[in-house]
Amino acid sequence: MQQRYDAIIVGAGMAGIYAVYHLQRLGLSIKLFEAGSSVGGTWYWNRYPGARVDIESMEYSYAFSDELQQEWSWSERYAGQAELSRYFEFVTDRFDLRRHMQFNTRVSGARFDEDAAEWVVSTSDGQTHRAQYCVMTTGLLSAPNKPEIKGLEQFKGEVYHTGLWPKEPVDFSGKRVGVIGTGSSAVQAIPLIAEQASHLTVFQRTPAYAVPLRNHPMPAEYQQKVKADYAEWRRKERYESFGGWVAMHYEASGLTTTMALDTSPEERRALYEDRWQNGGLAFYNVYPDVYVNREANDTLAEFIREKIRARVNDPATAALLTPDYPILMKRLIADTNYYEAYNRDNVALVDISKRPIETITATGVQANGQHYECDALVLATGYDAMTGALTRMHVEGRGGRLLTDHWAERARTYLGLMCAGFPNFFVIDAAGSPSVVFQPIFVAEEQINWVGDCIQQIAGSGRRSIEARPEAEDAWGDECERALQATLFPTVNSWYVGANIAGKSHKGLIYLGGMAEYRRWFNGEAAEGYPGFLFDGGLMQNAVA
Ligand code: NA7
Repeated sequence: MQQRYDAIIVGAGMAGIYAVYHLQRLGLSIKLFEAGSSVGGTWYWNRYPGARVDIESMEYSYAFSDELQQEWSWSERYAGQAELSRYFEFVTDRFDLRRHMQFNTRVSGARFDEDAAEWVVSTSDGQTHRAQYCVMTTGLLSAPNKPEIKGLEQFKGEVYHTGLWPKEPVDFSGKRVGVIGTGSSAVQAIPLIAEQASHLTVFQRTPAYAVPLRNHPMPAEYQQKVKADYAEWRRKERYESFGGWVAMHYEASGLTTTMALDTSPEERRALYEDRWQNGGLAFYNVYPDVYVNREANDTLAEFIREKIRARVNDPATAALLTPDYPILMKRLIADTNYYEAYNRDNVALVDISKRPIETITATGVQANGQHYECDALVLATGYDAMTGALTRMHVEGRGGRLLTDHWAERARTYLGLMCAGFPNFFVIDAAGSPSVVFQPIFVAEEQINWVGDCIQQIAGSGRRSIEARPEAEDAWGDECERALQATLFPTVNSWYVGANIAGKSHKGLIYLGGMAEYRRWFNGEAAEGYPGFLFDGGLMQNAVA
């Protein structure tokens, strides 16, 4: 029998868990579908060796409940995958949310039934379900990018993707392993695989900028100090730190507002050295002109290049590992012993920047005219970020319009929240939002609160649906583009601009105007009666009753 709910939520990651918590408290009947066997999303799927968050644990966590903040304790400065997974399990059970969730069930499609003003959601168990609202908490980095490398299917050994890692531990002891990719996932996994494998060959298309994470056990007194005044920490994290990423660092160093090019080389070096000693993403708290001016950017890039060269013994390998493009325009990577792994006798780096891998054979990888024997391959090749999780589903809006067509030339959204012609279909932490340059749990909490208010507004006014106005979508797309083009981001091939997926448009994927400006837009919409949205397909006036 077809079940009907007020809202269907898709994906039990950090955003989906909070969506269940919040929407059920508003009295809605809800159902969440999740492809995995439990909660956690990113931290459920990414079980590869070394998987760890690069935002401090005390910051990378929910802020919606002080009881929760007080009850939970982190064991490390940066939590590892297993601890993060336990945290999301804990939150789910702490608030009794599991009863709204159905696991091992992948949503394959959603179609808007215009007559009923309801979504018909299809799931992998062959069932269909109806709901007035769909809340798509499907994740930013959750659709693995399996590269189209010739011959991959004929490889006889084991093949793993970092984002689809098996639950059972993988033992590489005595094996020759090939890792393809050198992004964050590879950089975390390589030092640990190197310790186990008999030999490791890393195939690198683009060298990464990586800086030390400097993880350590969580000092008890530090945890107590934050907990004693968590609300104030959260306020700072939310409103006073770039990206909500490094509030703890800002506390110590303050926000950098002077320009790199107005600063003496000695002073600049001292500031960069401070970030280096702090570790991790503190490097995002640098001179603002680093983001927009190549010469300014080079002052930081060169500082990191020097550090890379100093960490690698063999100069030829060091040269290959040293990037020449602007720094921070790909996500900065925080590493633990990454470069040192190349100083081991059993690790080799193969440069595939000039010529891609020719083919994968039954027994290894053919590249640069050479064959590299491998017993196992690790694809650390990233994700179809921001849009992939949704475009891989069959999503059909008003008039049979497909989301894939709607997003073909630009990821068209208004505020990264809704699309024109897709009524009551909310996307969370998705394209067109600042989520990838802010603390994504915070963005999700704020977006879901907005969605809850919006649903209540609709319910209280006798309307049935809300969707973005096409002209609001256009304006938001232009706003995203304007903010993007003001920076150096478009000059570097990264998943931020869709460059890792052949044929993907860079437009509308990321909003770089800042969280404060983003809040101003979406709070303004709610306060002014949603002028950028249409109710009931435009049949009713938008003025708030
Ligand atoms: P990333 O950062 O997208 O890294 C993927 C890596 O795989 C990157 O080095 C790519 O090279 C490489 N890649 C992708 N396709 C290929 C092919 N076909 N051949 C060779 N190499 C390839 O993904 P991660 O999982 O590491 O990290 C994702 C995010 O998670 C990260 O940014 C953090 O925010 C957390 P490229 O650079 O495209 O030349």
